[in-house]
Amino acid sequence: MKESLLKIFAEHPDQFVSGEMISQQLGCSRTAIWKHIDELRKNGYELESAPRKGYRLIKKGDGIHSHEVGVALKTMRLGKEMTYLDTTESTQIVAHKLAQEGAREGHIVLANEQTKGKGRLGRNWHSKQGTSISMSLILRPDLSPQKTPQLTLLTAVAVVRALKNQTGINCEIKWPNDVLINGKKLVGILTEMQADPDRVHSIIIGIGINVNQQLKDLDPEIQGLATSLAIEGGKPFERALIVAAVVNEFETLYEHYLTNGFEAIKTLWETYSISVGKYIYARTMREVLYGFAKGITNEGVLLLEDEQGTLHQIYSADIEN
Ligand code: BT5
Repeated sequence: MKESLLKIFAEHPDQFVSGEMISQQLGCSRTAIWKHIDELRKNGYELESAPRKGYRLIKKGDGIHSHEVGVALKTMRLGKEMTYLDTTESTQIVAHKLAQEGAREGHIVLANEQTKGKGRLGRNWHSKQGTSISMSLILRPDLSPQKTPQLTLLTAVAVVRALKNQTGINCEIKWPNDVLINGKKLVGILTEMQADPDRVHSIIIGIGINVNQQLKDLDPEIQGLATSLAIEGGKPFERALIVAAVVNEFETLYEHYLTNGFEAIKTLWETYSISVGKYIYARTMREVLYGFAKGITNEGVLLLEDEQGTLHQIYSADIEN
């Protein structure tokens, strides 16, 4: 209901919309409208109300509630169901639970704050209240577990393209899961799955985006390494619109991927990547390798040729130039 209300205000910028018109369009009582207006105000929206004129939206909130994201979604399948939490340990944990309980493909978990955000290998992900995006997307593709790394790369491409469209800011991809601006980390992606050895039940794609943090808001641990869209763009951005842009872009690429395979996604990934065609260090769980990053395979695996000419297939690592 709040999503439809926001759509009406979006169709009438800076104008009063009468209570009668709203109640006709939404098929609800004046009291119900008043209740939703009140809730929007609590979510940070400024709404003017005037006798006989109705309501006028003066300023939008900066939340990532499902109704705020839903207004800007253009998807057919993804984001039809969303779970919003003001605060939670990790949207990944919530999404895993929902997936186990049978949540449908495309269900999105959004949080305004995570208190124990997860990175890879037990590392932390910082997501300060009200300034960043923390989201987890539940997918149920008919895919073998070996192919899931492709979805991490697809996600990175979707994020880079969505951020360019929505904010005008150019980002780059560092294999496998970082989106950077001028070498500083803006986005982290965590792909997890529930699977049998030969079949995926669900894939949970976690995306964390630094949006409106200023330098002082970044945890001291990451101050030299991280950045945000507001720091880079010099102004704040609407988080809900960014979430919607990412999901819209993701769906387009995902549909293409499911129908036509990874090839076109791989080509796109290579155009945004800063990790191939140069000498790099790759820190895996077992060793540190140095060599020339030749490219990625059709599975999304990084190919590194060491100084002895041996070709290594790297499935998971942190890489440095
Ligand atoms: C990642 O791991 O980059 C994956 C992060 C995924 C976060 C999302 S948020 C929604 C969903 N729910 C979750 O609980 N997680 C997902 P990794 O490559 O291991 O990088 C972790 C490292 O990035 C840390 O050790 C820090 O050095 C750095 N880091 C932590 N928070 C950061 C931030 N906000 N911005 C930039 N860098 C950060």
